[in-house]
Amino acid sequence: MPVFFTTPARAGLIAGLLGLATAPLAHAGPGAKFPFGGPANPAQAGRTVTITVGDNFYEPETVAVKAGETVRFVIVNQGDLLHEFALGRPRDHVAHQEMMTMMVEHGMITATKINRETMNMQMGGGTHAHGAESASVLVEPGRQDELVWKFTAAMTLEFACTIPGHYESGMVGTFDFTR
Ligand SMILES: [Cu+2]
Repeated sequence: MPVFFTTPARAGLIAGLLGLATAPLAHAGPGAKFPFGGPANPAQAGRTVTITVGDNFYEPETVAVKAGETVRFVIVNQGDLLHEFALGRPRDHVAHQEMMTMMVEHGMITATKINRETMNMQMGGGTHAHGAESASVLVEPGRQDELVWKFTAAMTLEFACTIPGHYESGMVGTFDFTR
């Protein structure tokens, strides 16, 4: 079985993507796994923000949040393509794009679908147990999924789709900590 995920960080990112697409958030611990926060239990969320996704945009494009708050994001994909809702600083998205390109090259995702079987094979199986620790969720067309996030500190933070071509065509929004 080919093992092409050479670094633990990269394998972790992939595992996260895989898991969030398939696993519930039941095991999500307290936040702060990332410099910009961490996944949280839905029960801790003070409010729900619905993000509508199309080809290739988000509505709304700006979400006001506060450091310390936990928000439940419901991502509704009304487009015809597979899209992602990934939290990160601009440099995180750049790194994430590289990985996403590799996932496309290896058939783990297509333009419209998550190929869970291929993903499981490539990852050696069993890795999706860590899914709740990811900062990203992939949503197939016509479906919805959610991500519950605890924001730890104010910073330049974006939500973005790092599927090849999407970020470049404007699939990026901002979290506004100033309001
Ligand atoms: Cu997209």
